[in-house]
Amino acid sequence: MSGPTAELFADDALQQPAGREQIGEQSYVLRGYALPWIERLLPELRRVLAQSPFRQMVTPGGFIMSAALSSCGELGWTTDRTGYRYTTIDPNSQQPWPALPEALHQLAVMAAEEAGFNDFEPDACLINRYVPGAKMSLHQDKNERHYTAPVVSVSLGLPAVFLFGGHERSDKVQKVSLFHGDVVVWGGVDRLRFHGVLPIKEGVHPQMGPQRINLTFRMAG
Ligand code: MD3
Ligand code: FE
Repeated sequence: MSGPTAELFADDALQQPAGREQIGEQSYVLRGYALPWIERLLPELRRVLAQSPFRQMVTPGGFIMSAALSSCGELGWTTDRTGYRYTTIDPNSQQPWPALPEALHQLAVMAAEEAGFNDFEPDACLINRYVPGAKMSLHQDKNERHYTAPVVSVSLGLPAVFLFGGHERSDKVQKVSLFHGDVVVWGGVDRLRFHGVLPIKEGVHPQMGPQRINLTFRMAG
């Protein structure tokens, strides 16, 4: 190969498999990776949410989060005035969190492998629901016991602008648009980077309606 084409392929970023964008040293967006799974995933999600419905939580600082949350898997994430933590019991239902459905688990494990993380065994899946205007302020995820495992996220519904910062709150942030069916894997050196989501724009998604749902799979325990 010679000429402009050779120049084009000399760039490492262009040698990723189709649809895989590197956004950090050990972070990848897998564009549309969840699309073939949607038909299996949505009924599972509906069953989970019937058991543990979305609820708005209060942060230790006394603010009501604009995103509504639920969880499935052995551990679920909650916050109240006393702090952030993972629990085995849903504080609303007083029952264990719904089990992590099989297709969701399989999707997360396969996506992690796609990004080079081979022993991903998620025990927690947080489910965030954003209506237009809802956001998530810059934060770090530090409640998990081990930071060696990656986090896998699946975006559904309305698009979002994901903010990817550095290791200090004041570091410059990179903006990454995330669409229905996109999967992102964050791991290794990127695991403790600050991140957030800009307010969701008004809109109606043909399959999901006027909302964005984000699933994040973690090894929390
Ligand atoms: C990057 N959720 O639930 S995706 C969260 O879209 C959260 O709902 C956002 O931040 C959302 O905590 C962003 C997930 C995400 C999760 C953990 C990360 C991105 C991350 C840890 C390190 C770097
Ligand atoms: Fe987070």
